[in-house]
Amino acid sequence: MVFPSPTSLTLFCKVIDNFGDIGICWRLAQQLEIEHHITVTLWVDDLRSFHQICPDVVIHAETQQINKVTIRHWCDQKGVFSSCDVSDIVIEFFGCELPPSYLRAMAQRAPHPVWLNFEGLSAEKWVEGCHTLPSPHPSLPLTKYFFFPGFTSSTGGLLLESELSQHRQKFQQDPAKIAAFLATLGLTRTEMDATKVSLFCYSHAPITELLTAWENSKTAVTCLAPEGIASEALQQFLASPAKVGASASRGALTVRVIPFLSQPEYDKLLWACDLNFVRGEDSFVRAQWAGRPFIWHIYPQDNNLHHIKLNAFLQILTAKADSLVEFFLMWNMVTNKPLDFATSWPIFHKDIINITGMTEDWQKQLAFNGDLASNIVKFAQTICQRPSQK
Ligand code: TRH
Repeated sequence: MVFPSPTSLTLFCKVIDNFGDIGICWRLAQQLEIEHHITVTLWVDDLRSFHQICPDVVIHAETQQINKVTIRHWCDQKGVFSSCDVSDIVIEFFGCELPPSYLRAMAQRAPHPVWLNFEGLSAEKWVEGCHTLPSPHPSLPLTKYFFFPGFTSSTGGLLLESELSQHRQKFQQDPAKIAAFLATLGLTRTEMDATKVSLFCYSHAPITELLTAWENSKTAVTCLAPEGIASEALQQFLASPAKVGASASRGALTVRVIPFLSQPEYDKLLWACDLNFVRGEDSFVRAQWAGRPFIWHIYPQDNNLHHIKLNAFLQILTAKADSLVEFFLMWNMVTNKPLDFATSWPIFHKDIINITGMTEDWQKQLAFNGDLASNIVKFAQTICQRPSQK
């Protein structure tokens, strides 16, 4: 008997902090709806963070529908559910604990849903061995599978919408479109003609040191920072609060504070800039699809575990030069060398064009692993067909 493909999916997202948790879940939910025609319900506990990346989100709504995805405000663990509420696939993001009643309803449903724990992204080798490992529930007749995004074909791959590359190329090949977009952010022609850098990082990055190097650079730099990012360091440079529209020029550097953009607009920013500073997980992945060099500010972990993660990524990245590696290490302060952006910037700046030329091969390598949403659907189909699932 051919078991029907999954047609519904429920995704539970607890926002640990910032925007990456909901950023990833929101992309995944939309792609499953739009490209795989799966009915998606997204439970999320923090609608404010969600609103920041998707302004259509109503902060106080218990239930709402955007781009066909049903969004439910996940207020607490007390919800009461029956087996009819359970979807074909249930995903818990980063091991968030499902409401107990939902879990019981999953066990009562026939067939049981495919239950996945969506894990964090890492280029470390061990990920391949853990991807899709089963973990039987200690008391209920349910098995949870670990699903890891990643950079190789033995992982779940990365989020990638089917038309993203086409949209990006169209945008990047149209200087008028780029100029019109940058003009909406307030850039002058002179600012557009400089090396354009987007800045998204955690506040502990050595931002002031970098701004000083740019200020003293021989080539003009325009640094675009979404409001709320690196505010203290930017305020010092601007000599005024780092609010949307604030800008100042000193030496070779112009800093401009732009609005925090919606996800699709943020993609355009990455496409329009010559170099992107990104952080966390989702902007880090989007920067790779942007076809531009990027510097990653990794999310800090206890015992400097993130240093291992950072080095693992640098090992596999092919679109790079020594100058980029040095910049990555300095920006994350994973080096014993003194922070010398003044020396490193001109060298890295010269390499930007070359590295840009290498990004296409890197993207091909990543896309070869299949996209994460499709890989989830395929994996769920294989689980559905196992006799134990029925
Ligand atoms: O915001 P982040 O630091 O998020 C996360 C979380 O902290 C999470 O707990 C942690 O596990 C993870 O990092 C590693 O960085 P990230 O992942 O890049 O997410 C940012 C999201 O915000 C991403 O979806 C892009 C979006 N964004 C916009 O939509 N507009 C913007 O202007 C900017 C700057 C970002």
